[in-house]
Amino acid sequence: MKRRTFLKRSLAALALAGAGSSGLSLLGKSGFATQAIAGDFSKPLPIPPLLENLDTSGKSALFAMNVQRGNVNFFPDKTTSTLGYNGNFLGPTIRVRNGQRFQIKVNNTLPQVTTLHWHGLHVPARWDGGPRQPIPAGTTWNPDFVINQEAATLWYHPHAMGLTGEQVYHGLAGLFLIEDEVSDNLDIPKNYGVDDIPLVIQDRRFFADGQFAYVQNMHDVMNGVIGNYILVNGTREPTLTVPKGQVRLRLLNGSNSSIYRIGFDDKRNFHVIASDGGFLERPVPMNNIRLSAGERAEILVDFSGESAFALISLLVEQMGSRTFEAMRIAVKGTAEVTALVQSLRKTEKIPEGEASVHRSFIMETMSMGRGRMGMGMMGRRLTINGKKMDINRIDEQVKIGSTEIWEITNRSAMMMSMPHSMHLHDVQFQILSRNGRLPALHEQGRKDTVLIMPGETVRIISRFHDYTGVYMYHCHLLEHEDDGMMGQFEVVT
Ligand SMILES: [Cu+2]
Repeated sequence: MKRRTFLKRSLAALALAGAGSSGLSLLGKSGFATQAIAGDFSKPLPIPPLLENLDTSGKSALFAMNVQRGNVNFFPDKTTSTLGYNGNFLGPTIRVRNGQRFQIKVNNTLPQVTTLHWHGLHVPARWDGGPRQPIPAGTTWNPDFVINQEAATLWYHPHAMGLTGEQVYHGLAGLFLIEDEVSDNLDIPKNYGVDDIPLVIQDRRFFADGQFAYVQNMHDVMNGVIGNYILVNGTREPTLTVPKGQVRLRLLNGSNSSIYRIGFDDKRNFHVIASDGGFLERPVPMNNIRLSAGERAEILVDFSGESAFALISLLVEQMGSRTFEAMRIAVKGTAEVTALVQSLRKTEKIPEGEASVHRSFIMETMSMGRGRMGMGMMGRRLTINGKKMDINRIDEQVKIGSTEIWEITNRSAMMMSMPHSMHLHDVQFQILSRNGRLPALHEQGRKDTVLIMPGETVRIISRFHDYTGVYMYHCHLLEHEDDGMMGQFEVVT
Protein backbone atom coordinates (compact mmCIF):
# COMPACT_ATOMS: atom_id res chain seq x y z
CA MET A 1 0.00 0.00 0.00
CA LYS A 2 2.92 2.25 0.65
CA ARG A 3 4.01 1.53 -2.84
CA ARG A 4 0.68 2.76 -4.24
CA THR A 5 0.95 6.02 -2.35
CA PHE A 6 4.38 6.41 -3.77
CA LEU A 7 3.23 5.84 -7.32
CA LYS A 8 0.51 8.44 -6.92
CA ARG A 9 2.98 10.94 -5.57
CA SER A 10 5.35 10.14 -8.34
CA LEU A 11 2.72 10.65 -11.02
CA ALA A 12 1.68 13.93 -9.44
CA ALA A 13 5.25 15.09 -9.67
CA LEU A 14 5.40 14.21 -13.32
CA ALA A 15 2.12 15.97 -14.02
CA LEU A 16 3.47 19.03 -12.28
CA ALA A 17 6.47 18.92 -14.52
CA GLY A 18 4.15 18.90 -17.51
CA ALA A 19 3.02 22.39 -16.60
CA GLY A 20 6.42 23.73 -17.63
CA SER A 21 7.03 25.62 -20.83
CA SER A 22 7.95 22.62 -22.91
CA GLY A 23 5.24 20.41 -21.43
CA LEU A 24 5.69 16.78 -20.62
CA SER A 25 6.50 15.59 -24.05
CA LEU A 26 7.76 12.08 -23.79
CA LEU A 27 8.69 12.09 -27.43
CA GLY A 28 12.30 13.02 -27.89
CA LYS A 29 13.53 15.39 -30.52
CA SER A 30 13.41 13.69 -33.87
CA GLY A 31 16.29 11.34 -34.33
CA PHE A 32 16.83 10.90 -30.63
CA ALA A 33 15.77 7.94 -28.56
CA THR A 34 12.81 8.64 -26.32
CA GLN A 35 12.45 8.51 -22.56
CA ALA A 36 10.70 5.45 -21.22
CA ILE A 37 7.29 6.33 -19.82
CA ALA A 38 7.52 4.13 -16.77
CA GLY A 39 10.86 3.98 -15.03
CA ASP A 40 12.52 0.73 -14.16
CA PHE A 41 14.37 1.61 -10.93
CA SER A 42 15.42 -1.98 -10.38
CA LYS A 43 19.16 -1.29 -10.45
CA PRO A 44 20.90 -0.31 -7.24
CA LEU A 45 22.67 3.05 -7.42
CA PRO A 46 26.35 2.37 -8.12
CA ILE A 47 28.77 4.22 -5.84
CA PRO A 48 32.00 5.28 -7.54
CA PRO A 49 34.81 3.37 -5.79
CA LEU A 50 37.37 5.30 -3.79
CA LEU A 51 40.62 5.46 -5.76
CA GLU A 52 43.18 3.27 -4.04
CA ASN A 53 46.01 5.12 -2.33
CA LEU A 54 49.27 3.47 -3.46
CA ASP A 55 51.04 4.89 -0.41
CA THR A 56 49.90 2.18 1.97
CA SER A 57 51.10 4.19 4.97
CA GLY A 58 48.44 6.77 4.02
CA LYS A 59 50.89 9.53 4.82
CA SER A 60 50.82 10.95 1.33
CA ALA A 61 48.28 10.48 -1.45
CA LEU A 62 49.74 8.50 -4.32
CA PHE A 63 47.42 7.63 -7.16
CA ALA A 64 47.44 6.27 -10.70
CA MET A 65 44.72 6.75 -13.25
CA ASN A 66 44.13 5.68 -16.83
CA VAL A 67 42.06 7.77 -19.21
CA GLN A 68 40.48 5.12 -21.38
CA ARG A 69 37.75 4.14 -23.81
CA GLY A 70 34.87 1.92 -22.75
CA ASN A 71 31.42 0.55 -23.48
CA VAL A 72 28.23 0.80 -21.46
CA ASN A 73 24.78 -0.73 -21.93
CA PHE A 74 22.55 2.17 -20.94
CA PHE A 75 19.82 0.25 -22.81
CA PRO A 76 19.70 -3.54 -22.52
CA ASP A 77 20.02 -4.14 -26.24
CA LYS A 78 22.39 -1.33 -27.20
CA THR A 79 26.02 -0.59 -26.51
CA THR A 80 27.25 2.98 -26.13
CA SER A 81 30.89 3.93 -26.73
CA THR A 82 32.10 5.83 -23.69
CA LEU A 83 35.15 7.27 -21.96
CA GLY A 84 36.15 6.70 -18.36
CA TYR A 85 38.89 6.94 -15.76
CA ASN A 86 40.03 3.44 -14.75
CA GLY A 87 36.74 2.13 -16.06
CA ASN A 88 34.00 2.42 -18.65
CA PHE A 89 32.24 5.58 -17.55
CA LEU A 90 33.02 8.34 -15.02
CA GLY A 91 35.90 7.85 -12.60
CA PRO A 92 36.69 6.73 -9.07
CA THR A 93 36.33 9.16 -6.19
CA ILE A 94 39.63 10.67 -5.13
CA ARG A 95 39.74 11.36 -1.39
CA VAL A 96 42.59 13.35 0.14
CA ARG A 97 43.31 15.29 3.31
CA ASN A 98 44.23 18.92 3.75
CA GLY A 99 48.00 19.19 4.11
CA GLN A 100 48.66 15.89 2.38
CA ARG A 101 51.16 15.58 -0.45
CA PHE A 102 49.22 14.60 -3.58
CA GLN A 103 50.85 12.77 -6.48
CA ILE A 104 49.03 11.22 -9.38
CA LYS A 105 50.12 9.56 -12.59
CA VAL A 106 47.56 10.27 -15.29
CA ASN A 107 48.03 7.99 -18.28
CA ASN A 108 46.18 9.12 -21.41
CA THR A 109 45.43 6.01 -23.48
CA LEU A 110 43.03 7.90 -25.76
CA PRO A 111 43.92 8.61 -29.40
CA GLN A 112 43.47 12.32 -28.69
CA VAL A 113 44.73 14.98 -26.30
CA THR A 114 43.06 15.47 -22.93
CA THR A 115 43.79 17.32 -19.70
CA LEU A 116 42.78 16.72 -16.08
CA HIS A 117 41.48 19.77 -14.26
CA TRP A 118 40.85 19.74 -10.49
CA HIS A 119 37.67 21.79 -10.38
CA GLY A 120 37.55 23.95 -7.25
CA LEU A 121 41.05 23.13 -6.10
CA HIS A 122 43.45 25.84 -4.96
CA VAL A 123 46.41 24.47 -6.86
CA PRO A 124 49.72 25.68 -8.34
CA ALA A 125 49.02 26.90 -11.89
CA ARG A 126 51.24 24.32 -13.56
CA TRP A 127 49.19 21.50 -12.04
CA ASP A 128 45.78 23.10 -12.64
CA GLY A 129 45.03 20.82 -15.58
CA GLY A 130 43.50 23.51 -17.75
CA PRO A 131 44.05 24.02 -21.48
CA ARG A 132 47.68 25.02 -20.81
CA GLN A 133 48.56 21.54 -19.49
CA PRO A 134 47.70 19.20 -22.38
CA ILE A 135 48.30 15.47 -21.98
CA PRO A 136 48.95 14.33 -25.57
CA ALA A 137 47.66 10.95 -26.71
CA GLY A 138 49.71 8.11 -25.28
CA THR A 139 51.55 10.17 -22.66
CA THR A 140 51.40 10.55 -18.90
CA TRP A 141 51.13 13.61 -16.69
CA ASN A 142 52.46 13.62 -13.14
CA PRO A 143 51.14 16.35 -10.86
CA ASP A 144 52.80 16.65 -7.45
CA PHE A 145 51.64 19.23 -4.94
CA VAL A 146 50.35 19.66 -1.40
CA ILE A 147 46.61 19.90 -0.70
CA ASN A 148 46.11 23.37 0.72
CA GLN A 149 42.40 23.66 1.35
CA GLU A 150 39.55 22.99 3.80
CA ALA A 151 37.23 20.01 3.51
CA ALA A 152 35.08 20.22 0.37
CA THR A 153 33.39 18.27 -2.40
CA LEU A 154 35.29 19.12 -5.57
CA TRP A 155 35.48 17.23 -8.84
CA TYR A 156 37.78 16.56 -11.76
CA HIS A 157 37.21 16.55 -15.49
CA PRO A 158 39.09 17.19 -18.76
CA HIS A 159 39.61 20.76 -19.95
CA ALA A 160 41.43 20.56 -23.28
CA MET A 161 40.84 23.42 -25.71
CA GLY A 162 37.61 22.86 -27.62
CA LEU A 163 37.22 19.26 -26.38
CA THR A 164 35.89 19.67 -22.85
CA GLY A 165 32.21 19.25 -23.70
CA GLU A 166 32.68 16.19 -25.85
CA GLN A 167 35.02 14.40 -23.44
CA VAL A 168 32.89 15.10 -20.35
CA TYR A 169 29.78 14.01 -22.24
CA HIS A 170 31.34 10.66 -23.05
CA GLY A 171 32.07 10.04 -19.39
CA LEU A 172 35.18 11.82 -18.15
CA ALA A 173 34.35 13.16 -14.69
CA GLY A 174 34.82 12.14 -11.08
CA LEU A 175 34.62 13.45 -7.54
CA PHE A 176 37.52 14.86 -5.54
CA LEU A 177 36.87 15.01 -1.80
CA ILE A 178 39.02 16.85 0.69
CA GLU A 179 38.70 15.97 4.37
CA ASP A 180 40.20 17.74 7.36
CA GLU A 181 39.90 17.87 11.16
CA VAL A 182 36.64 19.75 10.98
CA SER A 183 34.97 17.24 8.67
CA ASP A 184 36.42 14.42 10.83
CA ASN A 185 34.93 15.81 14.02
CA LEU A 186 31.52 17.02 12.91
CA ASP A 187 28.61 14.82 13.91
CA ILE A 188 27.48 14.30 10.31
CA PRO A 189 27.26 11.16 8.18
CA LYS A 190 30.72 10.28 6.82
CA ASN A 191 30.59 6.62 5.96
CA TYR A 192 31.27 6.78 2.23
CA GLY A 193 28.66 4.98 0.18
CA VAL A 194 26.58 4.10 3.23
CA ASP A 195 25.26 7.36 4.68
CA ASP A 196 27.61 9.74 2.83
CA ILE A 197 26.50 9.33 -0.77
CA PRO A 198 28.05 10.95 -3.84
CA LEU A 199 25.52 11.75 -6.57
CA VAL A 200 26.91 12.74 -9.96
CA ILE A 201 23.84 13.97 -11.84
CA GLN A 202 24.01 14.32 -15.62
CA ASP A 203 21.68 14.26 -18.59
CA ARG A 204 22.30 12.60 -21.91
CA ARG A 205 20.57 12.03 -25.20
CA PHE A 206 21.16 9.10 -27.49
CA PHE A 207 20.88 8.25 -31.13
CA ALA A 208 18.57 5.38 -31.97
CA ASP A 209 21.61 3.07 -32.23
CA GLY A 210 22.52 3.80 -28.60
CA GLN A 211 25.45 6.14 -29.20
CA PHE A 212 25.59 9.47 -27.38
CA ALA A 213 24.03 12.18 -29.52
CA TYR A 214 26.75 14.72 -28.92
CA VAL A 215 26.33 16.80 -32.00
CA GLN A 216 27.07 20.46 -31.94
CA ASN A 217 24.90 22.42 -34.26
CA MET A 218 24.56 26.13 -33.63
CA HIS A 219 21.45 25.57 -31.53
CA ASP A 220 23.33 23.21 -29.23
CA VAL A 221 26.26 25.56 -28.86
CA MET A 222 23.98 28.37 -27.82
CA ASN A 223 21.62 26.43 -25.60
CA GLY A 224 23.97 23.69 -24.49
CA VAL A 225 23.49 20.04 -25.28
CA ILE A 226 20.44 19.14 -23.18
CA GLY A 227 19.56 15.48 -22.71
CA ASN A 228 16.34 13.55 -22.32
CA TYR A 229 17.68 10.93 -19.91
CA ILE A 230 19.02 11.59 -16.43
CA LEU A 231 21.97 9.53 -15.23
CA VAL A 232 22.93 9.33 -11.58
CA ASN A 233 26.45 8.01 -11.07
CA GLY A 234 26.27 6.93 -14.69
CA THR A 235 23.10 4.86 -14.31
CA ARG A 236 19.54 5.34 -15.54
CA GLU A 237 16.72 5.02 -13.01
CA PRO A 238 18.63 3.56 -10.03
CA THR A 239 17.45 3.00 -6.48
CA LEU A 240 19.57 4.00 -3.51
CA THR A 241 19.03 2.26 -0.20
CA VAL A 242 19.81 4.39 2.84
CA PRO A 243 19.57 3.82 6.60
CA LYS A 244 16.85 5.43 8.74
CA GLY A 245 18.32 8.67 10.05
CA GLN A 246 20.42 11.50 8.66
CA VAL A 247 21.89 10.87 5.22
CA ARG A 248 24.37 13.15 3.50
CA LEU A 249 24.08 13.53 -0.26
CA ARG A 250 26.97 15.16 -2.09
CA LEU A 251 25.31 16.58 -5.18
CA LEU A 252 27.28 17.42 -8.30
CA ASN A 253 25.61 18.87 -11.36
CA GLY A 254 27.98 17.12 -13.74
CA SER A 255 25.96 17.95 -16.82
CA ASN A 256 27.41 19.81 -19.76
CA SER A 257 25.04 22.74 -19.78
CA SER A 258 21.85 21.99 -17.88
CA ILE A 259 20.68 23.92 -14.87
CA TYR A 260 18.95 21.63 -12.41
CA ARG A 261 16.48 22.21 -9.63
CA ILE A 262 16.83 19.24 -7.31
CA GLY A 263 14.28 18.18 -4.71
CA PHE A 264 12.09 15.31 -3.59
CA ASP A 265 8.67 14.22 -4.77
CA ASP A 266 7.11 14.78 -1.34
CA LYS A 267 8.67 18.27 -1.18
CA ARG A 268 10.42 17.34 2.06
CA ASN A 269 12.83 19.78 3.63
CA PHE A 270 16.51 19.06 3.67
CA HIS A 271 19.48 21.01 5.01
CA VAL A 272 22.28 22.37 2.85
CA ILE A 273 25.55 22.00 4.75
CA ALA A 274 28.16 22.78 2.11
CA SER A 275 28.53 24.74 -1.11
CA ASP A 276 31.25 24.39 -3.77
CA GLY A 277 34.14 25.20 -1.45
CA GLY A 278 33.09 23.48 1.75
CA PHE A 279 30.91 23.80 4.84
CA LEU A 280 28.50 26.63 5.46
CA GLU A 281 28.46 28.08 8.98
CA ARG A 282 25.23 26.26 9.79
CA PRO A 283 22.72 24.06 7.97
CA VAL A 284 20.29 25.93 5.73
CA PRO A 285 16.78 24.43 5.35
CA MET A 286 15.42 24.26 1.80
CA ASN A 287 13.13 22.00 -0.19
CA ASN A 288 14.77 22.41 -3.56
CA ILE A 289 18.13 23.67 -4.71
CA ARG A 290 19.22 25.07 -8.06
CA LEU A 291 22.62 23.97 -9.32
CA SER A 292 24.13 25.06 -12.60
CA ALA A 293 26.59 22.90 -14.49
CA GLY A 294 29.69 22.45 -12.36
CA GLU A 295 28.16 23.47 -9.02
CA ARG A 296 28.01 21.22 -5.96
CA ALA A 297 26.07 21.14 -2.71
CA GLU A 298 26.11 18.79 0.23
CA ILE A 299 22.71 18.21 1.77
CA LEU A 300 21.48 16.34 4.83
CA VAL A 301 18.19 14.53 4.40
CA ASP A 302 16.33 13.14 7.40
CA PHE A 303 14.95 9.69 6.68
CA SER A 304 14.30 8.82 10.33
CA GLY A 305 10.52 9.08 10.04
CA GLU A 306 10.12 6.65 7.17
CA SER A 307 8.35 3.33 7.41
CA ALA A 308 10.20 0.20 6.38
CA PHE A 309 8.71 0.33 2.90
CA ALA A 310 9.12 3.97 2.13
CA LEU A 311 10.30 5.02 -1.30
CA ILE A 312 11.19 8.62 -1.96
CA SER A 313 11.98 10.06 -5.38
CA LEU A 314 14.78 12.43 -6.13
CA LEU A 315 13.47 14.79 -8.78
CA VAL A 316 15.56 16.79 -11.20
CA GLU A 317 13.92 19.64 -13.06
CA GLN A 318 15.87 20.65 -16.10
CA MET A 319 16.09 24.27 -17.15
CA GLY A 320 12.74 25.14 -15.63
CA SER A 321 10.89 22.79 -17.93
CA ARG A 322 10.95 19.02 -17.67
CA THR A 323 11.08 17.15 -14.41
CA PHE A 324 12.64 13.73 -14.24
CA GLU A 325 12.34 11.13 -11.56
CA ALA A 326 16.09 10.73 -11.39
CA MET A 327 16.41 8.18 -8.62
CA ARG A 328 14.41 6.39 -5.96
CA ILE A 329 15.47 6.12 -2.36
CA ALA A 330 14.49 3.15 -0.22
CA VAL A 331 14.97 3.22 3.54
CA LYS A 332 16.30 0.21 5.42
CA GLY A 333 18.32 -0.29 8.59
CA THR A 334 19.40 2.30 11.13
CA ALA A 335 21.71 5.23 10.62
CA GLU A 336 24.56 6.22 12.90
CA VAL A 337 23.61 9.87 12.86
CA THR A 338 20.05 10.69 13.82
CA ALA A 339 20.21 14.30 15.04
CA LEU A 340 20.75 17.32 12.84
CA VAL A 341 24.08 19.06 13.41
CA GLN A 342 23.59 22.65 14.58
CA SER A 343 26.77 24.43 13.52
CA LEU A 344 29.41 23.46 11.00
CA ARG A 345 32.36 25.75 10.53
CA LYS A 346 33.24 29.34 11.30
CA THR A 347 33.92 31.04 8.00
CA GLU A 348 35.53 34.43 7.80
CA LYS A 349 33.65 36.82 5.54
CA ILE A 350 36.16 38.68 3.38
CA PRO A 351 35.47 42.37 4.08
CA GLU A 352 34.68 44.45 0.98
CA GLY A 353 37.11 47.11 2.16
CA GLU A 354 39.98 44.68 1.77
CA ALA A 355 39.64 44.69 -2.02
CA SER A 356 42.12 46.92 -3.79
CA VAL A 357 41.08 46.11 -7.35
CA HIS A 358 37.63 46.03 -8.96
CA ARG A 359 37.07 44.46 -12.35
CA SER A 360 33.98 44.02 -14.43
CA PHE A 361 33.12 41.22 -16.79
CA ILE A 362 30.32 41.19 -19.33
CA MET A 363 29.20 37.72 -20.38
CA GLU A 364 27.44 38.37 -23.60
CA THR A 365 25.38 36.52 -26.13
CA MET A 366 25.33 38.78 -29.14
CA SER A 367 24.14 38.55 -32.68
CA MET A 368 26.38 39.42 -35.55
CA GLY A 369 23.31 40.46 -37.51
CA ARG A 370 21.76 39.29 -40.75
CA GLY A 371 18.31 38.75 -39.33
CA ARG A 372 17.05 37.22 -36.17
CA MET A 373 16.33 33.77 -37.50
CA GLY A 374 17.89 31.33 -39.90
CA MET A 375 21.21 32.63 -41.11
CA GLY A 376 21.27 35.14 -38.29
CA MET A 377 21.83 32.29 -35.85
CA MET A 378 25.09 31.52 -37.57
CA GLY A 379 26.35 34.90 -36.52
CA ARG A 380 25.67 34.56 -32.81
CA ARG A 381 28.68 34.95 -30.58
CA LEU A 382 29.46 34.12 -26.99
CA THR A 383 32.04 36.41 -25.43
CA ILE A 384 33.42 37.73 -22.15
CA ASN A 385 34.17 41.46 -22.37
CA GLY A 386 33.72 41.21 -26.13
CA LYS A 387 36.49 38.63 -26.49
CA LYS A 388 36.74 34.95 -27.21
CA MET A 389 39.40 32.73 -25.64
CA ASP A 390 42.92 33.12 -27.00
CA ILE A 391 45.51 30.99 -25.23
CA ASN A 392 48.22 33.43 -26.33
CA ARG A 393 46.54 36.39 -24.63
CA ILE A 394 46.48 37.15 -20.90
CA ASP A 395 43.27 39.02 -20.19
CA GLU A 396 43.78 40.09 -16.59
CA GLN A 397 46.79 40.45 -14.32
CA VAL A 398 46.25 39.95 -10.62
CA LYS A 399 48.83 40.78 -7.96
CA ILE A 400 49.65 37.90 -5.65
CA GLY A 401 48.33 38.40 -2.15
CA SER A 402 45.68 40.86 -3.27
CA THR A 403 41.93 40.84 -2.73
CA GLU A 404 39.71 41.71 -5.67
CA ILE A 405 36.04 42.27 -6.39
CA TRP A 406 34.80 41.01 -9.74
CA GLU A 407 31.47 42.26 -11.00
CA ILE A 408 30.04 39.85 -13.55
CA THR A 409 27.04 40.74 -15.69
CA ASN A 410 25.08 38.48 -17.99
CA ARG A 411 24.08 40.84 -20.75
CA SER A 412 21.84 38.98 -23.13
CA ALA A 413 19.99 40.67 -25.91
CA MET A 414 16.28 39.99 -26.38
CA MET A 415 15.55 36.58 -27.87
CA MET A 416 19.04 35.45 -27.02
CA SER A 417 18.91 35.30 -23.28
CA MET A 418 21.16 32.55 -22.06
CA PRO A 419 22.08 31.73 -18.49
CA HIS A 420 25.79 31.55 -17.85
CA SER A 421 27.74 29.90 -15.08
CA MET A 422 30.97 31.69 -14.20
CA HIS A 423 33.80 29.53 -12.89
CA LEU A 424 37.17 30.73 -11.65
CA HIS A 425 40.17 28.46 -11.33
CA ASP A 426 42.64 28.80 -8.44
CA VAL A 427 40.31 30.39 -5.89
CA GLN A 428 37.20 29.92 -3.81
CA PHE A 429 35.33 33.23 -3.81
CA GLN A 430 32.43 34.64 -1.82
CA ILE A 431 29.34 36.16 -3.40
CA LEU A 432 28.82 39.72 -2.18
CA SER A 433 25.60 40.40 -4.02
CA ARG A 434 23.23 39.16 -6.65
CA ASN A 435 21.50 42.09 -8.38
CA GLY A 436 22.45 44.33 -5.47
CA ARG A 437 21.00 42.00 -2.84
CA LEU A 438 22.68 39.62 -0.44
CA PRO A 439 22.73 36.13 -1.94
CA ALA A 440 20.54 33.42 -0.41
CA LEU A 441 21.98 31.80 2.73
CA HIS A 442 23.15 28.68 0.90
CA GLU A 443 25.12 30.88 -1.52
CA GLN A 444 26.93 32.77 1.24
CA GLY A 445 29.67 30.19 1.65
CA ARG A 446 32.69 29.47 -0.51
CA LYS A 447 32.00 29.17 -4.21
CA ASP A 448 33.97 28.53 -7.37
CA THR A 449 31.05 28.52 -9.82
CA VAL A 450 28.09 30.88 -9.86
CA LEU A 451 24.97 30.86 -12.00
CA ILE A 452 24.21 34.22 -13.58
CA MET A 453 20.79 34.48 -15.18
CA PRO A 454 20.08 36.84 -18.09
CA GLY A 455 20.17 40.43 -16.92
CA GLU A 456 21.75 39.58 -13.59
CA THR A 457 24.87 41.11 -12.09
CA VAL A 458 26.78 39.16 -9.47
CA ARG A 459 29.61 40.65 -7.41
CA ILE A 460 32.19 38.27 -5.97
CA ILE A 461 35.21 38.83 -3.74
CA SER A 462 38.32 36.71 -3.64
CA ARG A 463 41.82 36.55 -2.26
CA PHE A 464 44.53 35.54 -4.72
CA HIS A 465 47.05 33.91 -2.44
CA ASP A 466 49.92 31.42 -2.56
CA TYR A 467 50.37 30.66 -6.24
CA THR A 468 51.46 32.63 -9.28
CA GLY A 469 50.78 31.66 -12.87
CA VAL A 470 48.03 31.57 -15.45
CA TYR A 471 44.51 30.37 -14.63
CA MET A 472 41.19 30.33 -16.48
CA TYR A 473 37.85 31.98 -15.85
CA HIS A 474 35.03 30.80 -18.04
CA CYS A 475 31.41 29.90 -18.49
CA HIS A 476 30.89 26.38 -17.16
CA LEU A 477 28.19 25.61 -19.69
CA LEU A 478 30.70 23.47 -21.55
CA GLU A 479 29.39 24.23 -25.03
CA HIS A 480 29.88 27.93 -24.25
CA GLU A 481 33.37 27.30 -22.89
CA ASP A 482 34.39 25.27 -25.94
CA ASP A 483 33.02 28.03 -28.16
CA GLY A 484 35.47 30.42 -26.51
CA MET A 485 33.59 31.94 -23.58
CA MET A 486 36.77 31.86 -21.52
CA GLY A 487 39.62 34.14 -20.50
CA GLN A 488 42.92 33.91 -18.65
CA PHE A 489 44.12 35.71 -15.54
CA GLU A 490 47.72 35.65 -14.47
CA VAL A 491 48.69 35.94 -10.82
CA VAL A 492 51.98 37.85 -10.71
CA THR A 493 54.41 38.91 -8.01
CU1 LIG B 1 27.60 30.48 -20.85
